[in-house]
Amino acid sequence: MEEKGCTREEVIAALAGLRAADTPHDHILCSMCTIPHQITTAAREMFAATNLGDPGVFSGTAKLEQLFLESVGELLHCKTAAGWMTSGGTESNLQAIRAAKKLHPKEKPNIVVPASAHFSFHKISDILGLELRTAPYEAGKFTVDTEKMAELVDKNTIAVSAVAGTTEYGVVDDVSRVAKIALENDIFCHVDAAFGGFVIPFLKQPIPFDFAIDGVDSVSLDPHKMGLGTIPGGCLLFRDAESPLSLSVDTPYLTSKSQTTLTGTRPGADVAAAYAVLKYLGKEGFRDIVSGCMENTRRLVEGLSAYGYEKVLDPVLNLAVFRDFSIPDGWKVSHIRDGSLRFVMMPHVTRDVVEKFLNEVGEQKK
Ligand code: 0PR
Repeated sequence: MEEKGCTREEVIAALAGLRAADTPHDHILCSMCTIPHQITTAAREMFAATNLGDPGVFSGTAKLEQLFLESVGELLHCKTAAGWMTSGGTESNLQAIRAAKKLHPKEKPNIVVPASAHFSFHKISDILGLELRTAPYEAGKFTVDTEKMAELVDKNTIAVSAVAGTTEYGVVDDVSRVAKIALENDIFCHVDAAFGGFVIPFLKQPIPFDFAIDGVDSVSLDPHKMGLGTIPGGCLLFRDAESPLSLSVDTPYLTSKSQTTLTGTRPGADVAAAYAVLKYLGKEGFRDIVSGCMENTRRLVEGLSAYGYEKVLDPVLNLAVFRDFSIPDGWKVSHIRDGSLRFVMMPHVTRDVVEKFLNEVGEQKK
């Protein structure tokens, strides 16, 4: 830090120089985050100084969070669901499993997750001191083999988890069957819909994944992914409004007397942004966005297949996977664990971007 400050122009120039070193969004094909909806700019600015960690002081912001959670609860078929905005999928998964551990105390607790589970579960098992058991994929598919999952459950299992929109293949586990395992064993069932949560409800034919399924105890979904909100923005909801209370700690000197969230100070700005997007777009607006992403996914698959490249699966959501090939310079595409190329077709990957990418791939082949 310098002794003397500098002018606004100098500060902005310093920031702009660094920002220019980032990959522009029209070349990012590997991200589950996207450019926030334009309505978020005003929303964030209005709530920039608010702290949800002190709801007695910021009661309007606290009410805003409740309105957001009610909207999401309704979307997930449980208006009375309770939870919080979080910093993202990792914190949501952690809080869900932390609650499961409190609600189903076992001597040597373990959790059973699909092979597709996000790497956050490794952090979670470490933090919470849990054994992490991984159920393999169903033969020839990328969804969890629920029979093998059931075999991994024993008297020390506290929770099973399903993924609705897997990070690597964008597929949706058979949540009904995973939830049934939970019901049969009287354990917790968490659905990680960090990616799929703001996609699946808006598909032409939605796939069951949420509280409409008996036995689903919690669902995580990220505004900062397909919710078009700002980073950081996650959301965790529990079917039973009492469940979060298992995480309650006393907060003696605050205006509220207890807290169930992981973080203390929490941004109101990102909640305002997430809520503003829901209000502004409505279900209709989200359907249009998801339909555009699905159409662009279809076009990418069609274009790459026409060049002779091999898709690994038929996309279920807006995510395509191809056997590895050489990517033209400047584009960011990620390699998943099996070495394939993953394309996440977020809203910033517009039709123009897809055509530009396909053209460059074609040029490279010549
Ligand atoms: N659950 C699922 C199914 C996820 O895909 C992710 C992240 C998480 C949980 C964890 O979410 P947070 O990162 O919000 O804690 N999936 C992306 C991934 O790991 C995150 C990401 C986003 C990575 C944008 C890179 C990027 O540019 O690929």
